[in-house]
Amino acid sequence: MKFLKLVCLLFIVSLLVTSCKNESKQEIAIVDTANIYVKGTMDAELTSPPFVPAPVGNRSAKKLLVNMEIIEKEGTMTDGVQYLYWTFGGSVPGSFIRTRVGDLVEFTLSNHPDNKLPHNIDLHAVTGPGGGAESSFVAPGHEKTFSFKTLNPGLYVYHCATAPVGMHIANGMYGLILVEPEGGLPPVDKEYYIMQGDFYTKGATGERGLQPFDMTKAIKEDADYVVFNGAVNALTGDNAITANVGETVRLFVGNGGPNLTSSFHVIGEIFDNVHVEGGDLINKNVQTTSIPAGGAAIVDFKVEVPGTFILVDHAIFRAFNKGALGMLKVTGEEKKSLYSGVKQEGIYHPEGGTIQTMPETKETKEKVVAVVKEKSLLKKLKDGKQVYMNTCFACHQAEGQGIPNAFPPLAKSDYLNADVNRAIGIVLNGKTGEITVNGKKYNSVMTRQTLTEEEVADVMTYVYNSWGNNKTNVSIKMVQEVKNK
Ligand code: HEC
Ligand SMILES: [Cu+2]
Repeated sequence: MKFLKLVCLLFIVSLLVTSCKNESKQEIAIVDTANIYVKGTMDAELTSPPFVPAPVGNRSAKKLLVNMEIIEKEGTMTDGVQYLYWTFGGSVPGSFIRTRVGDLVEFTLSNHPDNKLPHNIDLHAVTGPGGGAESSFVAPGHEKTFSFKTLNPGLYVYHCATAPVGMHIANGMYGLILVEPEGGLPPVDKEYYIMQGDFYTKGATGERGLQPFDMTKAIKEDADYVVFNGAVNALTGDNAITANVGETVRLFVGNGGPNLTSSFHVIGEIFDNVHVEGGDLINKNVQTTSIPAGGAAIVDFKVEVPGTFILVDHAIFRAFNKGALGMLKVTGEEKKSLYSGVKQEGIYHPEGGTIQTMPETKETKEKVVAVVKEKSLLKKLKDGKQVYMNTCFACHQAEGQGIPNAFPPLAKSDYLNADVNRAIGIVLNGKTGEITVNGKKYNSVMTRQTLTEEEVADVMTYVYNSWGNNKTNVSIKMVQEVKNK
């Protein structure tokens, strides 16, 4: 009887405990962000890309004053190509806005008197008609103020929503607003702001001069440029974002569109965490994250080894032919235990099914020389063309014309013709760092080409005897001399 009582008691206690637990769980789920108390006023810090304002940390919710100016201005899309951008705050993407959940944002949008058109702003972080568009429609030389409370934490796109909406977005009218959760996002070492956008010009990709917007191409979604931060090379060379080995890096990545979804990827990194679509859901260990037009993602990762990590839209022709390529430069100590670099290079005979290593002694190299006989110039040109079309063509193009701002020309290249040993060295070992070819600067990466000495001699002879170059006949011996240096 006593025992039964005890069991009964235990049962009741356990019921109480579980119901209590359920209650507190529910309480967390229904925190009413609409009722978060707003204490004091502050001016919002606004930054242009690739930088972001300081984290909110554990500050309380405030009345946050945001002043944004619309500026229509000419800028550079790529070398020699100008474009008339319409901007929020003077940059594409527009100024980054950083808030916390529960803030009361008082937003003033001013339209510079020199501008030609009315504009407005639709912030995806707003709960209200048009995301603010209806209340912010403003003519040149005027300003409008409206306010909204940030109810949902996340990373949100804002954009102009004035008709024709597509045209205003295509001209660069988009940016990001971050609403941090209570207490802020977990701290990291470096934070950057990146936004992809597609552009449509009357002229073809790379055609020089001031290029007007092309509505027909925009409707066909046939982009001439797909870029990060408003222009080709906005995030490469000296504009690259940086970090040190061992640091954690967070990227706030948005996609303004207007049309194309981004397959965002960092070559040589894996995202440790992705806030999928900019919301609360965290996915881990992600290679490529999909960012829809009008959407965003927060990604973070620790950089473990030094090097240049290439940011791309992995719809890869956009990266190498339309500009969707940026760089993260990581400096610090090599960590061979994590990444070795080339350890061994060998000759691979598929028919034999074994990998034989090439002994690195002068003697055997000379033996190889003796075996391979120099061919006639005609045969070299024929074989060299084959190598070129298989190996070099993708970057330097069929007529050696290259691709502006990405791949230097081999046709009439002063750089090529000035120094044959240097050119052989580039094909053997690859090349990075700034070079000037025919007066234009290039600062990119040519990977080392895995070609035999004979193939290098053939392709270099072909290149030197094509497209107005100086007709050097490159022998296998010349290639070996460069290799052995
Ligand atoms: C993946 C793209 C790519 C491939 C493939 C490639 N290159 Fe390059 N090449 C480049 C880049 C990028 C540069 C500029 C490197 C820099 O900025 O430092 C370059 C530079 C050069 C240069 C010196 C600059 C000039 O224009 O004279 C030569 C010569 C050259 N490449 C020849 C070749 C040959 C020959 C092949 C084929 C065997 C080849 N490349 C394959 C991308 C490539
Ligand atoms: Cu607009």
